[in-house]
Amino acid sequence: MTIRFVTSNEGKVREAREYLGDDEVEQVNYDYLEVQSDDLADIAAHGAREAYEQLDSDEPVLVDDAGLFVEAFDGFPGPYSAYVEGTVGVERVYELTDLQDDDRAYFRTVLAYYDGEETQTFEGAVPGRIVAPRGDGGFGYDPIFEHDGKTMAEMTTEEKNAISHRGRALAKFADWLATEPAERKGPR
Ligand code: ITT
Repeated sequence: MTIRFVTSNEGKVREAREYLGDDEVEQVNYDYLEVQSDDLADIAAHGAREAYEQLDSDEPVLVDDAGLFVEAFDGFPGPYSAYVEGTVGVERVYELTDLQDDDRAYFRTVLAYYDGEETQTFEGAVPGRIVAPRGDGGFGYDPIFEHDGKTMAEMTTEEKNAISHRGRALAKFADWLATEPAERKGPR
């Protein structure tokens, strides 16, 4: 079964393909409306349903809504991470965090899967520290997000998936997909 991954972000697609297999993931560029919410699960679930309704086919869709939560800023930019990356930029997020006493942060993502009947969400999070940019890999905030001594931009896609928010969410999603449809109930 091919999953339509609704995203404009090539980095997310690379990580999903590395986890689920190249042939399993088809990238679909559809710009769903991001509802205003401080809950990533809400944003992802609405996006998945809207994309499914608008795309003219009954293949299931997957949406990924992610954010960087900086402890010193009570979780900001969180759901506004894409806007902040596009305006002030990731280097400035580092500079602002560097002025604080606390450099702790976490990344969180929620995958929402919708097949026309039920919405399922899978979340993953990873703790880290905000550091001066290092590394050429990854995308987005990866150069300033350090976990276990390495920034996510210093990791291969496989290494990043092994520890990352998205890797954790993809693992839950893959486990769920592998179960029989009748057994796919219950909390995750
Ligand atoms: P789509 O909505 O089209 O999927 P996007 O990049 O706008 O793409 P998000 O709103 O989920 O997706 O992304 C929030 C921000 O966090 C955005 O600036 C991303 O570049 C960044 N981001 C998401 N996942 C990341 C990761 O694994 N590592 C570093 N930055 C990430």
